[in-house]
Amino acid sequence: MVEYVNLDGARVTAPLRSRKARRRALCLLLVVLTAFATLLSNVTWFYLKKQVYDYLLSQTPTPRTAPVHPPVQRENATLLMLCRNEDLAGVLYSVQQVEDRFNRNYHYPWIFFNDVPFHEQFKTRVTEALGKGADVTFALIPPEMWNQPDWIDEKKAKASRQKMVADDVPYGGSVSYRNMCRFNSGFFYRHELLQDYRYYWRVEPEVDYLCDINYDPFTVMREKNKTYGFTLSLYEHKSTVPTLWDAVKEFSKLYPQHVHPDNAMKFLSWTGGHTYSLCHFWTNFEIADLDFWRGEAYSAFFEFLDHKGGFYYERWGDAPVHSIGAGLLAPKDSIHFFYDIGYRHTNAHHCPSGNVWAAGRCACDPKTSFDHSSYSCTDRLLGIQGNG
Ligand SMILES: Nc1nc2c(ncn2[C@@H]2O[C@H](COP(=O)(O)OP(=O)(O)OP(=O)(O)O)[C@@H](O)[C@H]2O)c(=O)[nH]1
Ligand SMILES: *[C@@H]1O[C@H](CO)[C@@H](O)[C@H](O)[C@H]1NC(C)=O
Ligand SMILES: *[C@@H]1O[C@H](CO)[C@@H](O)[C@H](O)[C@H]1NC(C)=O
Ligand SMILES: [Mg+2]
Repeated sequence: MVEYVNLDGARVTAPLRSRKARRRALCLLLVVLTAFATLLSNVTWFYLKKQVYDYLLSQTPTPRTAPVHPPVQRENATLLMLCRNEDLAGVLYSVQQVEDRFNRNYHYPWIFFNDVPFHEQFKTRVTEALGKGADVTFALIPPEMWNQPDWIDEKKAKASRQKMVADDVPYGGSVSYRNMCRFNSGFFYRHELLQDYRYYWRVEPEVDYLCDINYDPFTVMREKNKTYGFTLSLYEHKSTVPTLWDAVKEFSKLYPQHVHPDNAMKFLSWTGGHTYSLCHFWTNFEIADLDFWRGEAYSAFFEFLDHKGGFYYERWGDAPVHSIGAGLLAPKDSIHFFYDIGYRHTNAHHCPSGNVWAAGRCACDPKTSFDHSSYSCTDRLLGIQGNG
């Protein structure tokens, strides 16, 4: 309590109002002090942070450039990926795997496809990840190669989508997934950017390349006259392709000249062609011959299937379509199992063992390789192939 002397010389205590005012002033001072302290600490912190960033920046090397190598004989081939802007993180993940495990020594070009334009940020990030000097193209798919065609009966297609949703079929309700499957089945190889190439390697976002690839798979394709290369094979969901095999049988009857006499029918059917085994190569990894897809036999095959409407009335995938196409229209020995390429997509991986595992510095367990699973079809193919 504060006392003071009044005009009469009497000692009086400060009136309540004045004490309140002092207290208020004190509070105000405190607030001002706190604000000042906060400001000071922020400024200091900002300054320190700037120092740290400046230091880190000064330590950061200039952006990575694609290393210059002694000229390797490159094949007539490209890497390609279909993806969406939203896939950026997964795209970078896969690109780095392919670059580190293989392409840093070969510098094959990359082509990215999208049904809508890629964002600037997407292009910048991917280009930076590849390094200066990389050959990269961002391509737009023309709408007529992507959209559901007008002659599809949308009422019928919609009813089928609703039924598939009710039946819990994966991607059963999605139109864009169907567009993607149809594009991958019959259009990508006709895109103008691929006309100049013979072979392609398909990559998807968020996959793993588990081993070093110390040779050029494209050279294997060319030298051994291979049509189609894969790493994983499995059984298709029957509910996505109920009438696909009927269409295939009809095609074979109408166009016997396109069916290869030495085909892999025994992989596709275990009933002498009567029913489909559901075996297919997983197309998210694919190294194949574009000229085969563009050839007379497969072109006729795709047109025939397309006009059945099964890409929309059912949910035919590009995997069974490619697999049946290659299995029926090409020689069985022109299908190549890339045993030494360790690869994972979602929850299945192919992992080589023994010397191949060691030579590839593989980051996977051969024991859990999908090849040993009862859901793998790979042994079925190897069982019918020669040693070529
Ligand atoms: N641009 C574009 N790309 C798509 C679209 N739908 C799928 N894709 C791409 O097509 C490829 C296959 O699509 P996914 O959704 O991975 O289909 P999936 O591999 O059958 O299924 P998951 O097991 O879920 O991976 C991927 O490279 C996708 O990025 C689309 O609508 N637009
Ligand atoms: C690459 O392959 C395509 C398709 O077969 C062909 O048209 C083109 O001439 C080839 N280019 C070279 C350089 O051989
Ligand atoms: C390569 O394979 C195709 C069929 O896939 C065949 O027509 C052609 O004769 C083969 N070429 C050689 C050189 O073996
Ligand atoms: Mg995928």
